[in-house]
Amino acid sequence: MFKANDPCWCGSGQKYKRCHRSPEQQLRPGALSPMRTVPEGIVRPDYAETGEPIRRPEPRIKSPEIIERMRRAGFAAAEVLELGAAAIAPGVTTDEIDAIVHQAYIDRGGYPSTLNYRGYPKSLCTSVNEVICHGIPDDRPLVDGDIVNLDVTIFLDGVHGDTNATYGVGNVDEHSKRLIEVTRQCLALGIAAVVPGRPFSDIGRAIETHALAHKYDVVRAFVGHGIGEQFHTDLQIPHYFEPRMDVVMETGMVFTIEPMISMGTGQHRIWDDDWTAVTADGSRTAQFEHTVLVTETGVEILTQIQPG
Ligand code: EYL
Ligand code: CO
Ligand code: CO
Repeated sequence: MFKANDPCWCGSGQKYKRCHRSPEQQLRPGALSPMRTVPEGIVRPDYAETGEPIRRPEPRIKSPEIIERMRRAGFAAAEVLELGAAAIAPGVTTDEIDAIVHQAYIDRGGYPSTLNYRGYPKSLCTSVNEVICHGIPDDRPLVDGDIVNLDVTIFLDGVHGDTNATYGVGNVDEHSKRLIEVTRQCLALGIAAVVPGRPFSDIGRAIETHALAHKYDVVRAFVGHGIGEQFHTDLQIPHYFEPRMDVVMETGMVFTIEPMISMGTGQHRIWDDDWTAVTADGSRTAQFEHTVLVTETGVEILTQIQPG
């Protein structure tokens, strides 16, 4: 956390107490386009019609057959994220990026996992500036200097692949660039802590230590999760040190690591849309996410565009 007399992250030279930016600089909810449709031939997850996922027991240790399917879903998610990212530019609305990503899932034979998940209305999460996560694509054009996270999840061949990354829009200030790079490092350090036989708490400790060393705060309200035939299983992976997380990583487990790191406070508020999570003080956050598999020797990143 910043101390009261530290200079504000925004580069204004003012002291850091609370966000002093004017209301017109803060993000506000925009207008949503109608819900996008998915062709009949695409296999849907159980919640696609009702909005409510059915909790089913799912082995924490995946079979080789499921792992092979998760490699394909993970690769497809990585490709879709790359396509969405290529569309980021000043003047482009987050809804336009949603449309591109929506078509990219369908082109790969997949369903947009977030679409109607607990009633979520879009195929992508777009989280701009002080939005921590679950931002809903709308008619707001991206502005030069924004930072935006794209969170892509595809349901392909009966399994989900979940990945996200944060990008600068046009010319971004040095503070925001550093936040993005440190957050990318937090994910890399979290992934490096994935070792069979070690407790899950190692992951959060590695992430939190790095964030605090840079005077950033970890958002504690949202955690990584087990993933497979269900978007979210009961397995939770905090991005801070939680010594009670004594569950041990085992070869064949698949889960996400998705740290959200704040320049200011890690405390959050939820907008009246019941989805958009913003920092309590208006400070910017960044996030990166991969779906990973515990292997005999360490870790395999499933949501990566691998050579070959
Ligand atoms: C559902 C439940 C409050 C998650 C992701 C959990 C959200 C807010 C209660 C995407 C969409 C995680 O894992 C995710 N992104 O990487 N909804 C999600 N929820 C939820
Ligand atoms: Co995600
Ligand atoms: Co996730």
